[in-house]
Amino acid sequence: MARLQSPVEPFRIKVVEPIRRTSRAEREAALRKAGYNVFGLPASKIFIDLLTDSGTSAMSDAQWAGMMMGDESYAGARSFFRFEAAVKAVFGFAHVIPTHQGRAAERILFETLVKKGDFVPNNIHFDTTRANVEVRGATAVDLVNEGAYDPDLDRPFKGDMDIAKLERFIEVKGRARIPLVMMTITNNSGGGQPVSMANIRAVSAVCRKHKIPFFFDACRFAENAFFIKRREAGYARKSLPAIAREMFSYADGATMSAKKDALVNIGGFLALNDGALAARLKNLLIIGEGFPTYGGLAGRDLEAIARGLEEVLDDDYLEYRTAHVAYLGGLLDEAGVPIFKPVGGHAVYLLADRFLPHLPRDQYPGWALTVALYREAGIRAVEIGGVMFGKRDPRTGRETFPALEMVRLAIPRRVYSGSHLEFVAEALVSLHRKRDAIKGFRIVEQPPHLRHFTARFEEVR
Ligand code: PM9
Repeated sequence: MARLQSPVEPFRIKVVEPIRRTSRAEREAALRKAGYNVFGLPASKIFIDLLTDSGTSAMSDAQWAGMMMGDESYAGARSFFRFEAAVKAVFGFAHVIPTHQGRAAERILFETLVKKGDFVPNNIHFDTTRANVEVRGATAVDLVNEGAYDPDLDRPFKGDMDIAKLERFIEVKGRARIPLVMMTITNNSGGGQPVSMANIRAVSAVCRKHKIPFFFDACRFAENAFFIKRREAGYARKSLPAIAREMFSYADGATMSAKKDALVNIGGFLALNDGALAARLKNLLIIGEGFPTYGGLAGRDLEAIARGLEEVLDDDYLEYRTAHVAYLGGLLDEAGVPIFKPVGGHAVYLLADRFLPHLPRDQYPGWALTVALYREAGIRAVEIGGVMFGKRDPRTGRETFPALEMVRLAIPRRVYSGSHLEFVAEALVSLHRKRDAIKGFRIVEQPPHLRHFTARFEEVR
């Protein structure tokens, strides 16, 4: 395989965690026990885990030191004020509400704002935001630009929302049925693609015109800010914190899973400007999460988030981070393994329908590829395709499938080296050569929501 330049990590290793290779027989038994669902595998049976970049970061020495400084007072802890100040410094919103992770922030926000029959537009909803909208009896609407679904289109901001579609949607449905507009940065379900500042500004203007609150789903805001700096005219000389502040200045608030760009293993928050809404959200927080100065987190977690937010908007780190992910994409692309282009901020997305063209959508090629990759090399990835986003009509049993059938190789932050990524690329190239032998799957058990987490499968013989 031709070698591309491997990016150099701007950190060195102080603590190591052993990982173990397994035999094919071990992996086969583990798969059978898990119902061929990689979410059901014990992590001890995985060599390289690319299931998610969420909560899997390696923390810095400063973050670990902060953990020892955690103030565990029930109310008014010092760590809360440190956390609140760090969030305000980066996001600029007036009110900050901690939650145990991103979906708790979504649930509290949507329970307060969204009612049955409403619509919530987004560029593309991620699975948890979609589910949190749908359990309210509302509809989650994806209004991303059409190019987002073309995996070959090499554009700098494929996460952008289609402004004309948004305008039309508001006109047709009426402002009263749209309690808020969301925007996911970067756009996880569409290849981890960034949104441009110009698009953020335009969505904000539409929302302000119609007096609709505009919120970010901000998990990967730092990676988005870095892409703006690199790709959008006028931003090359701006600092990353200034770019992030400008992004957030156009919105009314944000939900955040700190498990991504706050570089921690657990945590999240809501940040917003509307004081009356913040008071309502805090009432719900107390019922389900905890007192507003800890929101389901320990003081030490709040310290780690504060320090993570101070570290993440660093040019050297984000340059390495995006180059590291692009390195894996480049190795695969060079070897003819089909990937979504351009490579996004946190993951490489394989095009499972092109990798396995002999499998029909109802045999879940993306799912089949995640199973085959684990079987082949002990690597865990996640399907972002027909199982995660397919919809089954309960009356007819018929399924409709999302536009893209992908497998995401999410890269945890500061965890794997370039040689780990080379191992992943070699395994995929080898699998690609043997692709004709890979079989499809059928679902034998599934829950009503977020079925990918717990569904069980059998191989189509
Ligand atoms: N994202 C991911 O792997 C973790 C859960 S699914 C394996 O990508 C966005 C854009 C996300 C996200 C989680 C959440 C929820 C909201 N928005 O996991 O609840 O990518 O902290 O965040 C996952 P929490």
